[in-house]
Order: sequence, then structure tokens, then C-alpha cells
Amino acid sequence: MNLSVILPTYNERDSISSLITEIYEILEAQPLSFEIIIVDDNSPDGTYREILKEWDGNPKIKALLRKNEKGLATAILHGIRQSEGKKVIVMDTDFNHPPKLIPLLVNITDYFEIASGSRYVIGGGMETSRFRYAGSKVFNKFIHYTLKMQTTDNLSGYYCFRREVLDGLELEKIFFGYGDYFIRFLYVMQGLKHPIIEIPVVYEDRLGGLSKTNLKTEFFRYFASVLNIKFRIWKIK
Ligand SMILES: Nc1nc2c(ncn2[C@@H]2O[C@H](COP(=O)(O)OP(=O)(O)OP(=O)(O)O)[C@@H](O)[C@H]2O)c(=O)[nH]1
Ligand SMILES: [Mg+2]
Repeated sequence: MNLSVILPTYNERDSISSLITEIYEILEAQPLSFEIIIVDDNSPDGTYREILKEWDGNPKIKALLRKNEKGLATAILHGIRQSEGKKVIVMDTDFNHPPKLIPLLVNITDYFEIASGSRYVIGGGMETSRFRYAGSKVFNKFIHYTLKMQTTDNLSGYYCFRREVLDGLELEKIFFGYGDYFIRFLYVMQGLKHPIIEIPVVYEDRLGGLSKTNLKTEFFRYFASVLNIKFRIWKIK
């Protein structure tokens, strides 16, 4: 299997079917074998039922339901562990992350082990909120100076990697929390000297449903995560 696309969902009933359709059509046009893995944390809005209604019986679509666990990062890890592709893509399921970038992400990871979408390289941006665009930019600068990260967007969470970059790592030590797991992921990958290329991404408006992000709580969580790395309270080994 060439590629696995991991889609974590929580209350994304309004967008999930059209997102899967769009990704499916893009991938069917590529010369590769693929699977799309959705990890739903028992969304009260019936996201999982909606997926089964549309896609049950299609061997390329695997819908996983977690009943006893909740959380973005562990959902992604669960999906990765159930996946078989030599390359893995992770993305949001509300259309913030435009599926049209998928072919480029897949193609460029023939040359770089990790390709990551960035709002802060030329051509990148955010149609959703100017306030969040500016806030994230400042926070990314903070990450750059504090952790010496060479990546411009350590919060995007839209990326593709070759599976072997995870070999030998204790993944539970990276994949916990919310979007802050991605800071840890990139930090570890940079430390291991895996080549990472950033490609411009423009976040589009969420198609429906509600944001799960509480900006204030997340800001403090992300801030604490960066300081934990900096002062070696958090270590991978
Ligand atoms: N499985 C799972 N998915 C989650 C969880 N929390 C968020 N997600 C998914 O993670 C992605 C990002 O969540 P969003 O609410 O869009 O967060 P955001 O992009 O920072 O916020 P917006 O800009 O408002 O869209 C979406 O695909 C959500 O459905 C969770 O606890 N479990
Ligand atoms: Mg979103």
C-alpha cells in the first residue's frame, strides 16, 4: 500500500462525506494504492453513522470508532497504528486543510522524508481568521527562538511522512494532547535530522460544524508544551 490518509473526526457530520469524496477522487486519479482511515471519538452528532451510511463496504475507506478514549493526538496515533501505507498523510476534516495539496505532499516525500503544510511560507495563508493568522505567526516565532525550530509553521498538522521515520520511537510520548503534539513531532524529527520540506497551504473556511479549539486553553497548553521541551521536563528518551 502506497498511502494512508488519516482523518480524525469529532462532530464533523456536515463535512466528512464531501471531504472523503474529494480526497477519494483526487487519489483515484493518482497512480498509487491508498486507504482513507477515519478515527471518530464517538461524536454525538453521528459522524460515524454518516460515514457508514455513505462508505460502508468500500475496502479503501476504514472507519474506526473509539468509544472509551477522546483526544486529537491519540486519535491520530490510533489511525497511524491501524494503517498500512508506506507514506502517511494527516489532515483536519473540516476543510481547513485543502485536499488539493495531497498530490504535491505525496510526490515531494519521494525526495524529503517529511512534507508539511505551512501558512507562513510565501504563498501560504489563512482565509479563516486574520486574528488567528497573526497570533499563530507570533507563536511560531516564539517556537523558532525557543526551540530553534527551522520550520515556519509548527502548528499546522497537515503533513505527509514516510512511515519509517517513526521506527524505534515511543510514539505515546509524542502523540498526546491537542495540536501541541505536532510541535513535539517536528522537534523530534528535526533532532533526528530527517529532511523536512514546507509547502505553502492556505487554510480554507470550515465547511460546517463547530470548532473544537478553545483558544485560551489551547494557548496555555501549547505554551506549556514548548517550555516543557525547552527545559527538558519533556524528553523523548
Ligand atoms: N478523533 C478526534 N478528532 C478531533 C478531536 N478534537 C478535534 N478533532 C478533529 O481535529 C481537527 C481539528 O479540529 P478543529 O476544531 O477544526 O480545530 P482548529 O482547526 O484548530 O479550529 P478551527 O480553525 O475553528 O477549525 C478536526 O478534524 C476535528 O474534527 C478529538 O477529540 N478526537
Ligand atoms: Mg479546523
